[in-house]
Amino acid sequence: MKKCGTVTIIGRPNVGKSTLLNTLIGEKIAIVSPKPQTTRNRITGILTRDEVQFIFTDTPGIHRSGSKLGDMMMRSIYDSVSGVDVALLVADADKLPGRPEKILLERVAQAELPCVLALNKTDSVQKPEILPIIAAYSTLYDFAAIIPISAKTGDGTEVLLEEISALLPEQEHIFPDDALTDQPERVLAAELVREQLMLRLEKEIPHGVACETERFEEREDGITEIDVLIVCDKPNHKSIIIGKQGSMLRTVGSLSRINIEKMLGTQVFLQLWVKVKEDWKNSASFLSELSSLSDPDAIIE
Ligand SMILES: Nc1nc2c(ncn2[C@@H]2O[C@H](COP(=O)(O)OP(=O)(O)OP(=O)(O)O)[C@@H](O)[C@H]2O)c(=O)[nH]1
Ligand SMILES: [Mg+2]
Repeated sequence: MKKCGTVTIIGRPNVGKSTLLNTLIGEKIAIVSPKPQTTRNRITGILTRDEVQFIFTDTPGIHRSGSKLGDMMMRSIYDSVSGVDVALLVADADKLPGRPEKILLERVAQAELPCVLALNKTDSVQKPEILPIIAAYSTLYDFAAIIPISAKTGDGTEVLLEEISALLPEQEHIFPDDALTDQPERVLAAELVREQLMLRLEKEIPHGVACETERFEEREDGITEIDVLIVCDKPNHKSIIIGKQGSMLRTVGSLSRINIEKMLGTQVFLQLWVKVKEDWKNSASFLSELSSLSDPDAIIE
């Protein structure tokens, strides 16, 4: 009998939700950085294993919001718990549960969802340290399973899939069996540029950029031409992004081009543009313009 269901991946920022999604899917569909709040929109990743189809949603880490963008991110977390079959809470294997986990578990309880807890980063944690963490979580919620994993090495992820699979409803698959994500390629391209900016300009521009694909054209010779617009909120950020004689923009451009080529499997001609738009994070019209580029319930930038 075929099984298919939706699994929402939740947790505080930086615990490895997007890394886990990429490992489970086997492709890089969500960007990852050592900085909290890397993920800004909901990303769907699809994994079909024989009779079972898992539809995962990666969410932004729960956080205190201070801008319209932050509010949109928080709404997308709350929405992500409704109408799904399973919640997958990701947390650090060496940290006791705190307020973010308690808030999320309250939401999960309200929605009456079965919840699996993945205690992540076991590759960098001593085994005996994990036991008290498991004990503390067990008092908070009646988890369907608690599984120590490493999203980085893939350790424990097979067991995790088995446990989740047991909770999925019997029904026909919703997506074709070879589907990986519902993210349009143009959104992924802009995200891969944002990832390089976050990795390189972590300190200089905290959360200051939005990236948007303005043009995405496949030429007859097989090369894909892509223009990505980088929007920052301060003129001095613009000069940091461009760098001395354009050096930063060139580095970001060539590294993200390599990643976009891997994703598309074609040669890419990538052009980056930088624009200053003060306070874009609070500009409702700008944010809605960005979200309208993709499906209506995703927040894109
Ligand atoms: N050692 C180790 N590091 C990990 C593991 N999983 C993720 N990380 C690192 O943790 C950091 C955050 O990873 P992300 O996947 O971006 O975390 P996230 O939960 O999606 O974060 P937000 O999108 O900000 O909510 C990155 O530097 C990852 O490389 C793991 O299993 N082991
Ligand atoms: Mg993430």
